[in-house]
Amino acid sequence: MKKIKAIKASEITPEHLYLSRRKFIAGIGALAAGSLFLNACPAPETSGGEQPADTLTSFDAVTGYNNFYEFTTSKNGIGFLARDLKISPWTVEVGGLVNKPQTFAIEDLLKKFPPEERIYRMRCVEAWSMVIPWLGFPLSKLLQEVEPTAAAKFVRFTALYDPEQMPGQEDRTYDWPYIEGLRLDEAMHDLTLLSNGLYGKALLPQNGAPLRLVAPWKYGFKSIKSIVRIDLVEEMPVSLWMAASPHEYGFYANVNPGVDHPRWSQSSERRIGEEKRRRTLLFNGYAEEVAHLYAGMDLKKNF
Ligand SMILES: Nc1nc2c(c(=O)[nH]1)N[C@H]1C(S)=C(S)[C@@H](COP(=O)(O)O)O[C@H]1N2
Ligand SMILES: [Mo]
Repeated sequence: MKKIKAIKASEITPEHLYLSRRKFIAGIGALAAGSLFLNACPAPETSGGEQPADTLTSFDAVTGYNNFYEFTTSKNGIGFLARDLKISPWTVEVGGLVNKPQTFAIEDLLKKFPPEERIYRMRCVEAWSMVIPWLGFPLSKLLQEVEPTAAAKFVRFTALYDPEQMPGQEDRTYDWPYIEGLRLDEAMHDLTLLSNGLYGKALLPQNGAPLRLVAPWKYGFKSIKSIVRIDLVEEMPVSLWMAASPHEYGFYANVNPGVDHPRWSQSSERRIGEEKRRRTLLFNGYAEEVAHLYAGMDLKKNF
């Protein structure tokens, strides 16, 4: 895996220093190549009760408590199961309704679009959450490069299918490969990242190495790991989760405390590393940035 050049300092900073230097930032903004993005990650609203400030979730928790069903449905020990995932060479094919379809070697992609740091909240549909300092670049840059045609309305992402490396894919409960999708305007939004790292280091396999999506206002399952293909398409893609359980997992999957999962409430969440539950925020706290994308839409119907 290539070293990240844009943020050398954090690569050599031990975690405890990294944390003490940066922990105050999560609540007020994302850090991008040393400068604050004051609008990218607003402080949580406090109406109707106290909402403590966000702090970074520990590196150990971010890399030790995961969802990656290609390996196992368990959340622990994925790092061990995935330790030998072959992430080099790795290519990402970008095609479909574009003028310039291209296949990128991962190292060329990262040279072309140098990663920056963004601290985002991550809210799993299972009602646990983290705050993660990602490295990545806006997906919009890659999409502009391949030039979507006027017919392109959605983006479909495909993860690696390789049952020899991914034992969970022997489980036929799910229709592999893992597929996810975004509407084109969601995909072009500046918050939407293709991530290649976290905590200033290259992504570990359990977090979706070498390249995964991060769409922080949506439930975590939208943030597909270990991407091998990106297609611009006309029809709304059917994700693995929509196919598995359509009444529970919709296409939009926007974080919304007012729309419960059929089997549990979404009004609060367990922040990993904290004792008390937190209130869940509409669009995971990113309403100011993304609410306009859904103006006039019924968020209960389009869950
Ligand atoms: N390919 C793939 N991507 C995936 C998943 C998966 O099982 N396979 N799980 C999703 C879910 S449910 C969540 S909550 C996040 C978890 O990301 P993390 O383990 O890096 O925190 O990854 C998402 N991306
Ligand atoms: Mo999740």
